[in-house]
Amino acid sequence: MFVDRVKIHIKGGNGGNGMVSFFRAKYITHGGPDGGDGGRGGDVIFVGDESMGTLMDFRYKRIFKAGNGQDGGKRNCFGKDGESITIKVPVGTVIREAESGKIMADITKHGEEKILIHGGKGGKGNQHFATPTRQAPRYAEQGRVAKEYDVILELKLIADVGLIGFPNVGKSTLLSMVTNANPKIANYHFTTLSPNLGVVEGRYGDSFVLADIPGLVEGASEGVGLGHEFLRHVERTKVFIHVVDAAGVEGDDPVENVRKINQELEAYNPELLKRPQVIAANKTDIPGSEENVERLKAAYENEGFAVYPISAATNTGLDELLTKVAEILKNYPEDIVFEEEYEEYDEVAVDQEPFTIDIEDGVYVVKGVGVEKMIGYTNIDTEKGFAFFQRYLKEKGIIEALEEKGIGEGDTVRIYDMEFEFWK
Ligand SMILES: Nc1nc2c(ncn2[C@@H]2O[C@H](COP(=O)(O)OP(=O)(O)OP(=O)(O)O)[C@@H](O)[C@H]2O)c(=O)[nH]1
Ligand SMILES: [Mg+2]
Repeated sequence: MFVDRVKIHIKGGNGGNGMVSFFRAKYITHGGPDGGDGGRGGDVIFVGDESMGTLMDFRYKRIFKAGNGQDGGKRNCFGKDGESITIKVPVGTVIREAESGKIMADITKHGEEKILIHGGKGGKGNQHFATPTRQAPRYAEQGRVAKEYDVILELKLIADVGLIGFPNVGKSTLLSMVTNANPKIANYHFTTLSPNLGVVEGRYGDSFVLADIPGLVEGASEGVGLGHEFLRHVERTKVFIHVVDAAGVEGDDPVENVRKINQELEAYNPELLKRPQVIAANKTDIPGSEENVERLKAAYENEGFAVYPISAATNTGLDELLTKVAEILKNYPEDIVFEEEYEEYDEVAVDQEPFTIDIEDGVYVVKGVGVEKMIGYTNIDTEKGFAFFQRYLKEKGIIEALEEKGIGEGDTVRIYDMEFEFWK
């Protein structure tokens, strides 16, 4: 089965901690600080791979962690950097942060790489903290904790041509006749539940990729009949072959049916109706369809949709239809790509997200991504750790902000699950 949406967990590698150590050798009792730096954590990288057609691989492996940096060692030994991991995804994969739904990346080309999480920086060893007045620093920096996210991978097909239309009109039959794809074909609705792709070899011009998209129904744009899932795929095809049952086998009116599908396209995304579309009036081997073909022409040709009578089952009229489609593709503006519009995801900006200070029952409550993380990787129970944390609060302007809010000596500050009294 075709999997086109999965949730996975990714985590960058943490930086290794800096080391506290002092040079020791015979006859030297008070050697200088020689604690090495921690290694950098590994990155989490996504790369487009055209040999992958689905997100199937992610059904079994859902957690991806880059390697942590090693802690620094004695005698200036640097910790080794953690290993980065590269996650291969099919071309056309959109990566969203699960919680906010924000798009973090859109992989549209083979070989395109995107670093989603940078590994945490390694902490500096104590040798960096020596000053003329403090020659034996007992402090080393902790490694930075890397980010982790639940992300949703969503595959949006990128095909040149998409077959759209109501269920059971013969889309899969058409695909099977003009490509080497072998989709399931049957006389009932929703035979196709996930897109099938085939390549139309260069008989009509350049080869192109044809996608058989599951049947749409009225209300698809509001999500009826998995409408959203299916319309997502429609969005990324350049040209539509709109297949309609010209014989009206199910007793409905083909002219109306074309209108209904186009209304769904428009309601989902008005851009879709601006894309080139040709109407394939199918099942013309069934007597009585000629009249409907003429009605379709009368209704749509002056709207710019060419109508081609075909019979997918008996391979009639397909050459003319595909020649036309190949010609449209040939003249297609090159610079049109169907990428998601999204703001570049900026890890650094998120890192510097501002903090908030609220006063609740006389307690000064500080919140913010940065401080929360800082608490996560500082051991505030030790005096050194606490001093380090205080320095952080000062550097980030949090102390100043607290004072602006009117904090006095001895007032209580709460930062997540930590509380302390404020003393200058
Ligand atoms: N007589 C006739 N029957 C056709 C023709 N094309 C398809 N059919 C039949 O119509 C039925 C539906 O065909 P499919 O190709 O599965 O239709 P579909 O549009 O892919 O349907 P969904 O996957 O459910 O959306 C099958 O029984 C086909 O044999 C045609 O040109 N003439
Ligand atoms: Mg089908």
